Amino acid sequence: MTYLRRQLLQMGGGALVTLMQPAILCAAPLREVEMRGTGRGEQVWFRPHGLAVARGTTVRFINRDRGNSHTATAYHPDNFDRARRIPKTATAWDSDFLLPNDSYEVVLSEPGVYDYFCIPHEMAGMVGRIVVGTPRDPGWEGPSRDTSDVSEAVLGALPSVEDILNQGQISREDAM
Ligand SMILES: [Cu+2]
Repeated sequence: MTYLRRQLLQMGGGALVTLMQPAILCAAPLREVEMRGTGRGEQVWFRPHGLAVARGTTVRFINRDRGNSHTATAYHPDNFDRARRIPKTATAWDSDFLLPNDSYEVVLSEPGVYDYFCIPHEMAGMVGRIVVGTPRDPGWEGPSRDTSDVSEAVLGALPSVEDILNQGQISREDAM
């Protein structure tokens, strides 16, 4: 018996549980998506707008645009009756309006593709896509094929799943 194990046994099961939990919490992955804009608001975007994460990742949307408020809103019937563009078993989210430096967190656990938009700036192409897990995960749901509820501009602004998985994250600035 190692010294550590004996120590843990002496502390009893309850102590072991409380000892283990902080490590589990610390290991939970967190990724940030910034809301960005130019000084006069001519351009607004999510950075990165394409992001691959592991299942169970917390994604924090944070408004880094001093001149505008923004939302991160899942395409889902629960949000303004939009066509669903997140996995069927996932829960819809809507950050509501975030003022500069405000943030909102959502935990993404179901494997698949999640598309979201900013309520006031969707038509300006302020949309994003998060890929959770990989197509090999059981229950994976690929990107929505709906083209009736989103504009050509929105569809064109969403990076492909393949590119997101290959690159890990995609930002507009990469192409500038
Ligand atoms: Cu916006």
